[in-house]
Amino acid sequence: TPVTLRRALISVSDKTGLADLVRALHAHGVEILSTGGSAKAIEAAGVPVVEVADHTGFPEMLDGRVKTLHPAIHGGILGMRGNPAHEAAMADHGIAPIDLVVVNLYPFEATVARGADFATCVENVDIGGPALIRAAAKNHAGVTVVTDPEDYACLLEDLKAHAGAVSAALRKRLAAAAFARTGAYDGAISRWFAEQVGETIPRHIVSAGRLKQTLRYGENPHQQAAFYVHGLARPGVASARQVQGKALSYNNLNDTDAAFELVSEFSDPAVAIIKHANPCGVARGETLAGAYERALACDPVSAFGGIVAVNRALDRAAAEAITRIFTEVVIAPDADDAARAVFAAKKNLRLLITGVMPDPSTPGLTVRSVAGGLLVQSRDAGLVTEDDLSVVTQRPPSPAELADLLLAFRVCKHVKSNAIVYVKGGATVGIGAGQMSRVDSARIAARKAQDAAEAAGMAEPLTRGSVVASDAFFPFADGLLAAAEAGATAVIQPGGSVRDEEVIAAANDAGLAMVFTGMRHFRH
Ligand code: 93A
Repeated sequence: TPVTLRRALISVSDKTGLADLVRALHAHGVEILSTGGSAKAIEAAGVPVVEVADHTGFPEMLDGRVKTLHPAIHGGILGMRGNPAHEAAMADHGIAPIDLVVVNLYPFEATVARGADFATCVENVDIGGPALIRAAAKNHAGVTVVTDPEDYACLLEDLKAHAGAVSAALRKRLAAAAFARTGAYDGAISRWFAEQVGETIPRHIVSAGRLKQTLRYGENPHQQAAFYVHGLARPGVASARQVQGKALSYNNLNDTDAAFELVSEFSDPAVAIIKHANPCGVARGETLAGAYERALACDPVSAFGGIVAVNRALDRAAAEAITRIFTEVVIAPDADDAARAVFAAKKNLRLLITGVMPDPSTPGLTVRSVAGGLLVQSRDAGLVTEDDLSVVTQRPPSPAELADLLLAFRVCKHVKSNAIVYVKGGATVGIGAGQMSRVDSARIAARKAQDAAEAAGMAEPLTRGSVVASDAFFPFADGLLAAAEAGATAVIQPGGSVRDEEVIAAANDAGLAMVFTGMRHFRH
């Protein structure tokens, strides 16, 4: 239900838009309370205003450090409307309700940015402002809070639409913005303060998390690192229980995460082997042991010292297969006693048990840092299924090709771009990762398949009779032709290039079947 505004508290450092706001509030009959500087600006706009000091009977003091920190103010904001006990207490103490709080904070960030000295920065840490904002946001059931002059216009629109009242929807939305503002403000303060005392990993980055582990070092020994987890943990490295082995390193954690997220994409028993955050073999099979052998065959040289993830409880056969070569970490939803006994003989191998698998389709955020900021995006929860595919060549893929195409494209999603993945019979046989040119990725994947075949004493490269996936469209026919030359018979790719016609024609000429997914899976 809309709440009619009768009394507002305005305390703003940034006076932008203030005159228009208070004139409109006055026209709606709202009484305005305000702090020193803001009160002067409101008076100058020709709008009647009551100083907070006159309202509370307590002067602003300590150079303005105490202005609004008074029960008559905070009681007026926090008292629950319609709660008889609250209303009685307010009446007893002569506390008048405050329905609207308009506050923007001391410009701490701008003060730091202009290179002010330590004492000046500290003086610009606002205390009363965040208290007002948080109080009003908490009691948004009865109070409206505005923390950004950009929001004055929609407040006034809402007031007009509801005859001087504010809708519940807007109060709630503004409360969310208010908590975001105080969160960001405290983040800025904590980052600056961390720098002042020489902290190398500012806590603000992880203010939403709890320190789980101080790591020996980061990606390299001269870098410091730590592992923070947040409460909304997705099953995986953050929630896993380590059954054995020494502490995980930064790179272990990063690779283990990549491995586990990859196998979570499959419902059949599946295995992924990861090196440097890229898969060097992925397979599904009837059993984990069988899938592991075929994942290993993709690139046995790279798999040495790798990270292995599985999407089923480990059994003895799987544990024996995995421990045949040196493996750094194994992550699984569970492991039976026989499997645990096999791993126990390998003292250095770390075994992580998560209890459950994450759901590949659930939303979530990924965060990475750039100089001076953070890039945030929703996680790539895109899942391409058979229904999403359109056949663009004369020849449609056979059922066997189709199954491999879908597997190849799902693996592609977890390979650094440009990604090219060859699959045959439910296992990757060649993976080209992280190249600046797609044709190079195609050639590298084919060459690795050739190497694996030679090492195994096979006459033919494993790509002969395979299918191939590309994480983004082929901009030219050359990448596609490189795949055909390596022996691929079917192709899956997003499509959408201006040269699609040319690429489709080349596929038809080479007798390939090709499907478009309409979805891209870049990963950087
Ligand atoms: O120094 S404070 O932390 N103590 C307070 O009690 C207080 N109340 C409001 N700063 C306080 N404020 C801040 O004063 C507001 O957040 C706003 O940024 C500023 C407005 O002061 P003035 O109206 O005097 O320009």
